[in-house]
Amino acid sequence: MKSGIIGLPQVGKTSLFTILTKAHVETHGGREAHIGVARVPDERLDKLAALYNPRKTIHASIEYADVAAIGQEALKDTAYATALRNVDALVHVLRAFEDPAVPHVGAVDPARDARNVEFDLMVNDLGQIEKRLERLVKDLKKMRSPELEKEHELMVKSKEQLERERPLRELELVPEDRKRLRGFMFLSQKPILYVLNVGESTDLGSDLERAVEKFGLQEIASRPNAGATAICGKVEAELAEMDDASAAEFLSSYNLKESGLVRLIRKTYELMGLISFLTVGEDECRAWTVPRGTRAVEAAGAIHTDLEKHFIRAEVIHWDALLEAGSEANARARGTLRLEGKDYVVKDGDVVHVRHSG
Ligand SMILES: Nc1nc2c(ncn2[C@@H]2O[C@H](COP(=O)(O)OP(=O)(O)OP(=O)(O)O)[C@@H](O)[C@H]2O)c(=O)[nH]1
Ligand SMILES: [Mg+2]
Repeated sequence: MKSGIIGLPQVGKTSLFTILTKAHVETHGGREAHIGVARVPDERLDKLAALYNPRKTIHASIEYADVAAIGQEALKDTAYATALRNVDALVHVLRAFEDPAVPHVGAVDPARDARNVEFDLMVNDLGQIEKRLERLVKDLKKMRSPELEKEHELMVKSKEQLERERPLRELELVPEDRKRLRGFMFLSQKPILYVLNVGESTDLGSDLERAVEKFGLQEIASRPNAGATAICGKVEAELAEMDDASAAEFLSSYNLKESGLVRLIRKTYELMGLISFLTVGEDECRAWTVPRGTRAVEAAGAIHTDLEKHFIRAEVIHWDALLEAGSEANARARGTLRLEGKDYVVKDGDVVHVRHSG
């Protein structure tokens, strides 16, 4: 699962990427994307690891790609557009900080920037659709086929959506059409998380909470497959350099409950429809990423294909019940450890132990 960090020039994309992935990147003029992996912070896993004291603790992760500034020109570059099409979700960094030393086109207005970039994404998709439609019309003249006709209908519907200036992510589609559209990897169809990069302030905690409303993003953030959050890049960059104890003190001095990165990663996760389940043991405690709605047998497959093949049952307990019981044996005695079959839908925070015959 990969997210692409997009945004106008000099809004703080690379800074965000660097603190998310702790990667050290060189600033560059080219349009190639930097790829990095962010560890998904998980308090549940940390608490279970404190109980089990395993040799290894492995967090879930999300890949982020940092690409050059977006615009009509950049999108004409095939390599650039392809890098963006290949991501599963977009993280759109919006400038909300004031700083005369960092240039920005016009006054700071994140809602306007969000609309403008959305427009560029839609123009790019529209170009693709028009090309495909031309081809389809030619092919349909040669030979009529139900599949081509369905695709034609879908392309017309998508084109109309874009001409109304609505992104494809807001289009309601039946599963077959969703599948037909998937191969095109349209940019305006990708789920999008708007990230306001706000300036430093003394009451950053409540400023961050109010930012989405203050900058007029509630409306676009409440649309289908969209979300919004705020961070302060400057503060996050300082936090990233600290050990846990100093970071906690620093956060409370700003009236912050958690780092903005934690919230941002969690929001990316939600937006992509992902959840984590956990496995525990003396050897390893680990968080695994699966799509919401995953069945127990598929979750087993995420761990190892053999576990899926030889799946018998899953022992399941919610993480906090396990923590409260103190051990699986206690939980079993209390009856809070359940046996579930193949079709059980795994929930976020479930601790799963797969029984298998392999
Ligand atoms: N004041 C302030 N400056 C910031 C903040 N975030 C980034 N900057 C500065 O803005 C400039 C651009 O930051 P980058 O992270 O490189 O921005 P970018 O979006 O990757 O820029 P391009 O890739 O060139 O489009 C740098 O000088 C940063 O130090 C912030 O939160 N506050
Ligand atoms: Mg950059």
